Amino acid sequence: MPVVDPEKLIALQRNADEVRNICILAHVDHGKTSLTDALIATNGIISPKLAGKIRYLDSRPDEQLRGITMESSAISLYFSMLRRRPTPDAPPVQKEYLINLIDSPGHIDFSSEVSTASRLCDGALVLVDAVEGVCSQTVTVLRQTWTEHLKPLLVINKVDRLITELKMSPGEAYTHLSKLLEQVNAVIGSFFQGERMEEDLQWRERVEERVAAAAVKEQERAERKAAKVTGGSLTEESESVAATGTDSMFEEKDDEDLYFAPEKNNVIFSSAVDGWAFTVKQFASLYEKKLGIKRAVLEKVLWGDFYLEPKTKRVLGSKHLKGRALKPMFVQLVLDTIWAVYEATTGGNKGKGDPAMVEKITKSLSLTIPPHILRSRDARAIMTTLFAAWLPLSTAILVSTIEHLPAPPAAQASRLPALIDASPGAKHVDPVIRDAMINLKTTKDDPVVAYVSKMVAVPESEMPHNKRKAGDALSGEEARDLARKKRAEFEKAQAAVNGEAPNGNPDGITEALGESNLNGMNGSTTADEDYEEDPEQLIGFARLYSGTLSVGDSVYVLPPKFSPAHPHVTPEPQRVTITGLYLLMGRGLEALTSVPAGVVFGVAGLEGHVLKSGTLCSQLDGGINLAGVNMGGEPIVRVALEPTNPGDLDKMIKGMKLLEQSDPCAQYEVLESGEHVILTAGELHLERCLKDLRERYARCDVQAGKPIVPYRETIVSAADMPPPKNKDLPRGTVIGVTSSKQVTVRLRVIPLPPSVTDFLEKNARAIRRLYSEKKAAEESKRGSASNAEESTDADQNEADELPANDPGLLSILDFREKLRAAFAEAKGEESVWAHIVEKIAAFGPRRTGPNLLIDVTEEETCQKFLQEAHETPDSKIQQDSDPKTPTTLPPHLLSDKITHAFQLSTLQGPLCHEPIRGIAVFLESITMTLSPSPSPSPTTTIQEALPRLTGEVIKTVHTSIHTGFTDYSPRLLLAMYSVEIQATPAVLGRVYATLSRRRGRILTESLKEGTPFYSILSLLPVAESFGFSDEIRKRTSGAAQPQLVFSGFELLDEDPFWVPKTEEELEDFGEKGDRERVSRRYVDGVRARKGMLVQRKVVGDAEKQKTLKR
Ligand SMILES: Nc1nc2c(ncn2[C@@H]2O[C@H](COP(=O)(O)OP(=O)(O)OP(=O)(O)O)[C@@H](O)[C@H]2O)c(=O)[nH]1
Ligand SMILES: [Mg+2]
Repeated sequence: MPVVDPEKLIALQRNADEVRNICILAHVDHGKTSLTDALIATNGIISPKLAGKIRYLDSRPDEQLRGITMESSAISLYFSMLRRRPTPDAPPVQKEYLINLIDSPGHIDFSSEVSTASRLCDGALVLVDAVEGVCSQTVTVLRQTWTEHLKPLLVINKVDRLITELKMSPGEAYTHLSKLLEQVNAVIGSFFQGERMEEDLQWRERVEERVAAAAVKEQERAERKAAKVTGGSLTEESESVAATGTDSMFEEKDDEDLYFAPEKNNVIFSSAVDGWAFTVKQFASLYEKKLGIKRAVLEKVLWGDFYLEPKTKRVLGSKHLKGRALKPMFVQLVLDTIWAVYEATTGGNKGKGDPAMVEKITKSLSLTIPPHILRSRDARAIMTTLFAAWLPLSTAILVSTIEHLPAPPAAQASRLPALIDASPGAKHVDPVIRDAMINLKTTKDDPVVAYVSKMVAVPESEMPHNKRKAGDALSGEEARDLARKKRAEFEKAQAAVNGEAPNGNPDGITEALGESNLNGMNGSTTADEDYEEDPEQLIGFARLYSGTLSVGDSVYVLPPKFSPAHPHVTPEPQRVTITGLYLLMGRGLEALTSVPAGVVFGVAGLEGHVLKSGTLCSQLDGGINLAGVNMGGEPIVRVALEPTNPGDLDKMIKGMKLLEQSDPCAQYEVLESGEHVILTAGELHLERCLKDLRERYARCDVQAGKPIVPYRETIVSAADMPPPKNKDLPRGTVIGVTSSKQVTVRLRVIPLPPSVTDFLEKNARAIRRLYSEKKAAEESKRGSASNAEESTDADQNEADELPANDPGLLSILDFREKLRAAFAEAKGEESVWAHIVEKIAAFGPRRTGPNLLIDVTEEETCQKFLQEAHETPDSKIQQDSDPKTPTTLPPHLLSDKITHAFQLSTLQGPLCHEPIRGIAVFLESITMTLSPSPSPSPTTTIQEALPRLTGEVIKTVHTSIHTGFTDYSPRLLLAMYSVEIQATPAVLGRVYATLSRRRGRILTESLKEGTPFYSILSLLPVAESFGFSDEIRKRTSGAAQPQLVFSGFELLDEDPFWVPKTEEELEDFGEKGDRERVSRRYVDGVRARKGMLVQRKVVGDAEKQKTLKR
């Protein structure tokens, strides 16, 4: 197959109806990249023989080596097919299509790549492994298609495994496949149900509102009527009441279209490695003539409980079987033949095949197999050739894509209204933009709106203008050359993985890696030379939603926090000039001069303007922000990095900044200690980031420290606690006196009930919003001219980040109500928590955390947080303090200092300076007097004393909270991963052993229906998770693949500082009791890392050591 000329692709971009933008989504290892190979082969980029093996889009050496996709990549493909005319007699016409295909990674660490990629597309191929069935990421990607309104096609891949591995009969396979289909549809059904319930609720609320409004009106009318009424207004009102009754019927929505069903042609059965795939429709046309049944009828009956009457060749439903044991048509006409092909080639005769049967099959299917292949006796080659002629993978996939998935005009019309409404500040989007996007306007005068999903770094040498012939297509020879190199690379990498060094060379791996670094075009340059001179260029992955974008155009770059409600916030979005536009061809790029709306493309010139993602828009006022996508997982693994050679520090920092820009999930930060830290989604992601840093971005050797794992600190009231430190006061009470003895603060620390802590943690976003609303309200109340306005703007902006219609966000009243309910759940402590909600002064740390500052002072020192504006008494600050009275201080002056100290102390707990979770600090009293001041002049005024007092009060409150904290039994909370593992019974034991050694806890274990796999769900501390995936893979020889997802914090129920006291305990645990203290080990680990004092006895028993030495 000749290589397709890029000119052809460029020409096709102009016909939006002939373009399809699709992404391939699935759980890890379900065969996405193998499947794309077959599609790429149709364009002559790789040889069909290698399709399914070379995994062309996994262009990174580490992707090849590990067999895991780590970055999404895009490729534009050309496809032409004959299409029937509407009139049956007219000859079919040739139609050409452009398919922009994005292959996404399936591993959970890279899930942010999936969410960004799916926004570029209009449709999706969702792959499911026929054996493994619906896995965790399958559900995630299905949800992704649902929320992004992508039209999905289901591909049941690896069907060959049912034959060769599970040795199922066709009948069993049919049952298995129907169950699998049910599972997938059940997932879709659950999304539908969820949405329906919400709509139902909203509808109910709307109706209730209207009924209430109508009642009020009715009453008003009655009142007015009683007074004096004019006839005109009466009729008016009765109309309006009548109008409210119109939509009182709740509309039932039809969910029929959502589900996958083979008879609807949205299900494809395939085997990517063996290169075949089919839809029911295809078989219908194959059997149309043979059976003399109309194709339209066959399409409907080929899947499901339909049977073929052997004599009359008529189709029967299951009712008419009358006890006969017929096979369903799908088994008889479809699966049996496929099974026969396997039996005739690789299956029968000990894998050597059965030539006679092959001949019979080829004859009956009227296929021809080239004689040299038949002669070769290579059973696999015969099988793949036979399938390639009979059910080619690419045809089934591409034809279904074109027929079933929408072209940009249709897709944008149906999908964009919802997307635009969900964007931040949607009300302020310019109607012209809205219209242009929904109707896919493509002229030069229409507004330009493009979404940039991510930035990729491309070596300068691979940019089109640096290739030997600028902008030229690969010639056939070059393409073959590239493919040959790829194959060599692939074979070497394979050999290296298998442990055999090619040609007896022990450096197999390094060589294979070096080789793949070679860029295909530069022929003789050595990898080393490239290494130094090849700077990286950042290219944005983008989709144009309206207008036409050309090189040289200048557009605004709207950052992900942009909202059209406040377009001119500082820093104001910048205009940038587009310096290059490209067709994305896997690893290569083809230069373009302009792109029309509806196309996925690469764009240069955004470096330094777009960090990760953003929107390009031709106007600022009324612009739309498409980048506010929720990114799924937060990065959780933090590692401090340093260059091996200290002189390379600048290089490393530059590299880390570049990495942060080009990776949707990685984050870079500098700690107060001066350490340079990157945050990544998981271990595998970290590994990829490090490799990128070393080889591309920083180009120097970088060392990573131990991963920094987050912990939380908390307290519990344990039964065996020592008596309170201050025996006269309740536990946790501390009286703190400042060093000048002028201020005395009495406070009490109490652990919060778990229900409250959980509630606060879940609603952190709501708290943040309440906070910013409150601040805005306060500012406007004070009305102090310009600066107030500014800060309101900024806060408003913060609030706008959260979508307005987010159902998770509670109003202040709801929040109070629910919080009260959470407190009420705490049994037996009602007296402590009664009427607490009104007295909350602050949340902490960072103003949103799960700890409370509660003000129970008589003077009401602090402002109450959960009161609405009208409930707060007029601002006290202005009211009472007359700062000139010298001797007594109004405590309100100190309220912000106390809150600040509360924030500080909850941010860094006393155990190991990790954030505190779940305490309440009751501020009981503050007394102040300036009289015993040791200061030289006895007549100190408040103005003079205040700055000094500020520091003192913060320090005292801070230490007092920590003292109160340590009055209880302290606990550490561990960050946990929830781990999902699929394993066969054979390796189950080893999986359990590995899990329990790493302190994992099994939650559930179940046999997956219809498969030989157990699915194990467990919890594993993040601190113990490093190397876990690798270990599992090694110990089970690759049979089990864990998926780790951060699931929150869990209490480790042991006091890190407990020492044995009773004789029994001393006997059990030894004198120090440190043998079993896991929590102590964690605490000491963190303290050591942070450079804090660690109490450790280095020399345990000096005497003994002495004797030993002698
Ligand atoms: N038996 C069988 N194996 C397959 C099939 N398709 C893919 N595989 C194998 O499954 C493994 C994973 O294939 P990939 O194409 O890398 O899977 P992927 O979905 O791209 O994986 P990630 O990108 O890492 O999520 C490879 O070893 C393939 O050879 C198939 O149809 N049948
Ligand atoms: Mg892949």
